[in-house]
Amino acid sequence: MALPKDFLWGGALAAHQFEGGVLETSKGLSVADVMTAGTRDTPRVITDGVKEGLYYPNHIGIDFYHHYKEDIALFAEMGFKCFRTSIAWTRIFPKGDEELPDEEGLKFYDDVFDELLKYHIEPVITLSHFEMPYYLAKEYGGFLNRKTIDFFVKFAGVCFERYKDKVKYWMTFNEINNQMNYVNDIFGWTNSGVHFGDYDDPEKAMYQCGLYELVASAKAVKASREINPDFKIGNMIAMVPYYPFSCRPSDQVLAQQMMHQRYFWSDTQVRGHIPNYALKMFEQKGWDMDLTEEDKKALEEGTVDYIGFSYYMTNTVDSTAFKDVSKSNDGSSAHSVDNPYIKVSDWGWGIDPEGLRYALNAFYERYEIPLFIVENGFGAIDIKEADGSCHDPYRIDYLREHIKAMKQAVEEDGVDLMGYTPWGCIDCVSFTTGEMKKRYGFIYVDRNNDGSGTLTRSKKDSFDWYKKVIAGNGEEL
Ligand code: P53
Repeated sequence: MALPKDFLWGGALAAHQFEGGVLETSKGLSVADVMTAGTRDTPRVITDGVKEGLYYPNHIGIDFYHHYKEDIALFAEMGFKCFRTSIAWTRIFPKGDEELPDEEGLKFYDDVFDELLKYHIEPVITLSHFEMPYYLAKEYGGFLNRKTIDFFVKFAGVCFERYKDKVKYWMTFNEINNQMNYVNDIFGWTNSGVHFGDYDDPEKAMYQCGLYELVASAKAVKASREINPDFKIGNMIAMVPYYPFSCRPSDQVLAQQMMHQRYFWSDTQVRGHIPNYALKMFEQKGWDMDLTEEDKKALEEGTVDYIGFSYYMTNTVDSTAFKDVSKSNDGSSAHSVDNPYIKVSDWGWGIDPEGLRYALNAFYERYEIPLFIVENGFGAIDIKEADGSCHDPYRIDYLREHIKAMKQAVEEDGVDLMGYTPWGCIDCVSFTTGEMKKRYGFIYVDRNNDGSGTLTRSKKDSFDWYKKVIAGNGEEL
C-alpha cells in the first residue's frame, strides 16, 4: 500500500506573505498591505491607507520578488513536485477596476512559473489569498458590492488566458469560510475587503459577501473551462473540524450545526446550490438576500473539480460554555473549550494529527471528489545556531504524524487525495499575527519581527527530512 505515484508533494505560500516587491513596483496596495504587525495577544491594525511611521511587514515579506530563483532552486533540491502560491491580484490590476492588466505584473509570474517548470515543479495557483485590491475595498465596499464579482472574474480570466500553458492547478478563494468569524475584523477584511462591524447586522453582511463570492468563484470556474478544459480547479476551505465536547446530545447537535460554518461554502461549491439549512436560516432571520436566478445558474455551472483545504487543528465545542471570540484566530467559536486530549502550539493552536484523517474522511464521505491538502504545518519559534544550522525536531514530529494520518485516510479509508503542500515551506510573515517569529519553513530566513535581518536563507533539519519523505513517496518517515 502506498500513495499514488503522481502524488503532488510540495509546499505552500501566499503572495502577500512572502513576495515583497510592494512599493517599488507597479503593484497596487492590497488589503494585506495596510495591516501592521501584531503578536499572539495584540491584533494587527488595519490602517486607512499606508501611514508614515508604522511598520507593515508584508511590504518586504521575505523579498521573494528578488530571491525567487534562489528559493525555487531550494524547493527543487527538496524534490517538490508542485508549489502552491497565489497571484497577487494587485500586480495584475493594481486598483482592481482598470480596463487593461499591468504587463510588469503579468511578466513577473511568467518568470516565476518558467523557473518552476524548469525544475518540473507544477505551479498550484490560488487566485485570491487575502490580497484583494485595497482600492476595491475602499471605493467599492469590497465584496459587499456586486460589481466586485465582475472585477474578480475579469482578473481570473486574464490569469487563465495568460498562463493557460503553464498552470494546470487552480483554486479560487483561499479559506473562503474564515469570515464566518465576523466579529474578528481581520477575517472579513482579508476575505472580502469589508469591516463587518460597520454594518447594522454584521452576520447578514457577511452572508451577502459570501453569496457574491460564491457566485464569483463559480463564474471563474466556468470561464476557466472555456479557456482550457484540462485545468483542474478547486475551492479552498479552512477545515477546522468541530468536535463535540461530550456525548451529551446537545453537544453532538451543536457540533453538527457548527460544521455548517465550513460546509455552507463547500456544499455550494461542490453541489452547485446553496444548501437548504442556509436558505432556511435566511428565511427565519427575515433576511432578503440578493441572489438572482442568473446567480443560481452560475452556481450550478461552476462546480469545482476538487476540494483544496487547510488543516492545522480541530476545535472542541461544549453547549454549556460561552466565550468572547473577537480576538480568536484559531477557528474557534463562542462555545469552544480546551480539548483535554490534545496539546497546543505556542500560539494556542491544537495539535491533532488524527484530526486530519477525520477531516479527510468527513469531506470524502460527503462529496466523493478528489481532495488536496494545500496547507498544514507547525508555527513555532526556531533558533538558528551560530554555525547556521537550525534544529526543528518538533516540526518533523508534527509533519510526520500528520503524514501518517493522511496515509491512513488514503491507504485504509480509500480517500482520493491529490497532494500535500505544507504551509510556509520557507519562513514567511504570519497571516494572523504579522510576525516573522511564528515560523513554518524547511528553510530559515534571517528576518525578524521588527524588519531587521539579512534575508539570508539556510536549511533547517526538516529540509533534509522532507527531501527524504518526498524521495520515498511517503514511505520513509
Ligand atoms: P498564521 C485559521 C485556521 C486555519 C488556517 O496562519 C488559517 C487560519 C487563520 O485564518 O489560516 C491559514 O500565519 C492561511 C494562511 C496562514 C496560515 O493559515 O497566522 O491560509 O495564509 O498563514 C497560518 O500562523
